[in-house]
Amino acid sequence: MSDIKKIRRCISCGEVLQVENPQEPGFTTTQALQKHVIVLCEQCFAKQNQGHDVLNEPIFNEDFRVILEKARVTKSLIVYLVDLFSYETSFMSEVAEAIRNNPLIVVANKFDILPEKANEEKILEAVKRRAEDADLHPLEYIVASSTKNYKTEEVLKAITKYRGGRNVYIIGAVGSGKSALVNSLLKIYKNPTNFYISTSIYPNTTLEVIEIPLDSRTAMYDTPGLSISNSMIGYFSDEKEVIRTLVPRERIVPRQIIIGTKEVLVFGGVALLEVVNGIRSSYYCYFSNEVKIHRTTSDRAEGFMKSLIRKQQTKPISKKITSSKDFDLYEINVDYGGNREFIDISIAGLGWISFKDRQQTIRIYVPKGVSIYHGLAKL
Ligand SMILES: Nc1nc2c(ncn2[C@@H]2O[C@H](COP(=O)(O)OP(=O)(O)OP(=O)(O)O)[C@@H](O)[C@H]2O)c(=O)[nH]1
Ligand SMILES: [Mg+2]
Repeated sequence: MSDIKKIRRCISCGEVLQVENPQEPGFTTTQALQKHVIVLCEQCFAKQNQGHDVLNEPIFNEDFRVILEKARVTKSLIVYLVDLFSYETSFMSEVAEAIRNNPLIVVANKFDILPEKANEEKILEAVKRRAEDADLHPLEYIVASSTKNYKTEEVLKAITKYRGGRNVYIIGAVGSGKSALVNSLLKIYKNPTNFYISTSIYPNTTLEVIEIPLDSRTAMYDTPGLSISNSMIGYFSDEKEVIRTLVPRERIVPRQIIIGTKEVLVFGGVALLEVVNGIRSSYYCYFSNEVKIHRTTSDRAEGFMKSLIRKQQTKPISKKITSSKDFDLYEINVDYGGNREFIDISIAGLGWISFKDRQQTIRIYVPKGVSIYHGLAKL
């Protein structure tokens, strides 16, 4: 009689899982093997769960260091643009370090895509908390919308107030709306040249520094975006259809789904949220309205997602994701005091999921290298 046994591997590094020797690759505990269908070896688990919340900081481009060095020696004003859709995961410690001595304004852009109920004060508080975490200390924060010209006059006023006759550098992640902001400012200036800068939903639109003279001596500089290699937008940058689905172009309508222990939310073919343990409660998803959301159970999740992809029954679908082997896996033990505060789990480039803290254990599956972040709810 022959006997067929399934060999289990670490979901991240692919090593065969073993419980005998902690010094050897693939080590895990018997308990983890019994409790979970999908398991990370102890080494990968430690790597993915160590340190701060923002994992996989994006790569800091050396050319950008040269731009920031110019801004530093000329004591220029920095306008740091953050995309309200993904600001938590778009800060870089090297940038904070490089602009430490420059006057700084933080503009939280794309306010128009947040749901109706979004409270500007509360958003401002959340952005402040995150910026301070990243060691940024701006003179002013402004919540704005470049394409709707919301508060762009205030941005211009703040620039005039703080630049002190010096240059201005507009910096921020790829796609945060830097060029759109500059165009909006040009309109207020009654720009006589009719020159506007190209903008687009696809990453890396501006590839060189663009100089816009402010007077005979000084200029405003629109810069290429900071890397978003840790975001889905970076990960799927060569798949236009995926980007078109992920980037919200209209106001987000939150979607509420109730799930409990051993249930899974499937987000298109690009991410999963699994409640490993937790009483049934509402999960509110803030994604582009085009992203499809499905519900299934833990034991069926893998087959269910594969079938959605094979039958093209979901959106977005990427050529790069065919099974859970293409994901990084994170486990979050939610415990913000258990007093049922709303908390957010953000997935860079996809959006965020908001729910009440009921001391759940949650697993998030995202394309390899994509950052997640969790903290108190921003809305
Ligand atoms: N809804 C909304 N979309 C915006 C806003 N600002 C910019 N966008 C859109 O976001 C996309 C990116 O804008 P860009 O101005 O090209 O962004 P960028 O920061 O210059 O991008 P790179 O040059 O690639 O670094 C475009 O499709 C813009 O129309 C905004 O306030 N609201
Ligand atoms: Mg640009």
